[in-house]
Order: sequence, then structure tokens, then C-alpha cells
Amino acid sequence: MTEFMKALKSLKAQHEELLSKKNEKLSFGNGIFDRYENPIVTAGHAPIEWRYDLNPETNPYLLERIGINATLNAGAIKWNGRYILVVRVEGNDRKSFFAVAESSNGIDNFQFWDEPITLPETENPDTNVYDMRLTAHEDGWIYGIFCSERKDPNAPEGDLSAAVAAAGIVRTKDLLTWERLPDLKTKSQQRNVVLHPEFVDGKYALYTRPQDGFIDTGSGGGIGWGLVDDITHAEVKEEKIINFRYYHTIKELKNGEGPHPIKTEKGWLHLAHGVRNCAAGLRYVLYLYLTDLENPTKLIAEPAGHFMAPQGEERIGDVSNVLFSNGWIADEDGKVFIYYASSDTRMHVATSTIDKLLDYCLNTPSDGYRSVISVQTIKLMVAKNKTYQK
Ligand code: M1P
Repeated sequence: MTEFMKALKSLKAQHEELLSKKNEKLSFGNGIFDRYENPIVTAGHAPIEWRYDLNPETNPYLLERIGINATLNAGAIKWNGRYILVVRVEGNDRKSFFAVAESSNGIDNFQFWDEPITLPETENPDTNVYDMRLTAHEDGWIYGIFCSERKDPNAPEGDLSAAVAAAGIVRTKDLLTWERLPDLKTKSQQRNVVLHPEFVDGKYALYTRPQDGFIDTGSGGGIGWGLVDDITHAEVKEEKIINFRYYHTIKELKNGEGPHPIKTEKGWLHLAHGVRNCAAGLRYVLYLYLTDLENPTKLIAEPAGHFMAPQGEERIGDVSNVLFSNGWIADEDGKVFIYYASSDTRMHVATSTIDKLLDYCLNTPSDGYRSVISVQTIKLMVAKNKTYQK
């Protein structure tokens, strides 16, 4: 066997071993959700055919030609009985693109489809695209709303990092062919825009995240909500904040809607991320909140603090101390698959159930905003437990 063939055989064997690895539930937890032993999609999961020229004549040393840096922030949907992720894949060249990975059980053996998604452009080409939220809307289309990033045309000369974020919109019926619609028009820059799955007052409804600059939300008070008459020319004229930022909480600096909320008997169940600043930089955690079934903008419950925060190896990556989620899947039997990325580097899954998540939302104390209230809340729990134990 030639050296080339030996190297190729070993490369394929390593790739196959990674893709076929079983994922085990970790035995310790808090009862609310379960984490799993292994990440579910990593840069190493990217098909060999995307990265290597497999012709020994043009690549005699079998060198990797196109490096993949990270796989993160995936949208999720159940499709023909399969668990589908639309993964943000980032190349070594720092450009992100979207690619479908699927699994039959939602927790392991995720495999990318043969080719990344070909995303049509508007007349104003995107420099970078990322963080797609998938919504199977009651109008019959599957929508993908993502962040489209372009260089700020008004940046001072020499400033090569100033950018503008907008919400790009695509739709599909088969996850293969995507139709690009015009970007969302709003008064400010936007990231973390998510389509609500149902019409509200006969209109499309969007969760937004108004922000003054590319990074800073500035005066943007939190997660917004706006109605759109025509999704093929989407414009939010009025935006109201439905989930606010607060001083000295996990969402002091900014927050953003995750995937679209899940409809439950007790309300719309939301997953979001909250960000605060500290000496180590920005810390991103996940939190849940519940809104009214009839009025998705009305808050019913919001537990204090984070639902999930980076733990162990999750803390480390390209952008450390980050958990981010823009995809989850609720099965018919009530099981929930929460797909999250750690430190902008790799994808994980956690599982729970609708019943447990509702119990968590409705019975976890809300934030009292002061230390003294936190102590009072613990003392109430201790007193209750003393009575119960008698
Ligand atoms: O680096 C952490 C995250 O930062 C941004 O999120 P947000 O707009 O809420 O600050 C996004 O770039 C996201 O992709 C990234 O994971």
C-alpha cells in the first residue's frame, strides 16, 4: 500500500470512529436536565471530502487543504423522524456557513450531509452568516432567520472591524433548496431574530434584539417583539421589549431569544441567553422564561439566574465562558432535546421533558434583585422543609 493510501485509511478510520461514538448521559445533575458525555458535533465531524483533496496526484502528502475551525450555534428541527441541525460551521478563514447534520436519535451519530447549504444572496452580499433559527411556520414554510454581517460602510478609515448586523431570511420546504427573502427592516441593527411559529393577529411575529452597535446593545432594553405584515418584505415598524435586562443579573449586559418558544399547555416556553461582563470578559449563560398562551408577550414566570452555564471543558474554546443555544426539539412524548454550543467551538445536547421544564419555570423562585431577598428565599425553603420533616 502506498504512503498516501495508508494515510487516507487512517484518516477515514479516525473520522468513522468519531462519527460512530455512542453518547452516554452523565449520571450527576440537578434533576432539571441531563448533560451528555461527548459533544455531538465538532470540527472533526466535517466530512473528509470538504477538507482534503483525495487525489494522490494533486495532493501527494494528503495535506488538509480547507481547515474547519468550529461547529456551533445550530438551529434544530425534527424532519421526517430525524433530528436535524443546521449547524454554523466556521472555516479557518473565519467565514461561517450553514450545513445540515442529522441523527436518528438526537444524541449521537450526527453526520453532515454531503455538501454545505448554498445560501442565496441579496443584492447586498453578506460577508458572514451565522446562528440560524429554524421555524416550521403554520403558513407551511420552514423559515431560517440568521445574522447577516457586513462591513460598516460608515466605519472610520482604517477601522477594519466595524460591522453591521441584520436579520437575513430564507425559507424552504425540503431543507435542500432555500429561497432568500429581503433582509428584515428595523430601526436598529439586529441579531438573534426569531420567527414565532404561529400568526398573531393575522401577522408574522418576530422576537428581535435591537442593538445600537454591532456588539453593544446600548439602549436596546432586551428581547423585543414586532409584527410583520408581509414576510416577503419584512419590516418591523413597532418593537416592544418583552424580556428586559436588569442590573446585577445574568442578563445585565445583553440577552437574546434562543430558538422559537415551545407551545405547552401552560404557556410558551422560551429559551434565551443572558450576558454579563466580568474581569474574564463576557459570560454567556442560558435561561428560561414562560409567556402567556394567548398573549406571547406577557411574562408568566422567570426563574432567577441561569438554567445552564458553561461547565468543565465547556468553559474553554475560541470565545471562552460561553453557552449559546438557538435550537431545541420537543418530541411528541414530551422529551426535549436542547442543542447548545460551548465557547463558540462545538455542539452539545442536553435532554429534559416539557413537564420538568414547566415545573422548573413555575416553581423556581424568581430574582429578588438583592442579596437580602436571596437569603430570605433560602430561609423560606429551610422553614418549609422543617415543617415537612415533622
Ligand atoms: O460569542 C458569543 C456570541 O456572541 C454573539 O451573540 P450576541 O449577539 O447575543 O452577543 C453572536 O456572535 C453569537 O454567534 C456568539 O456565539
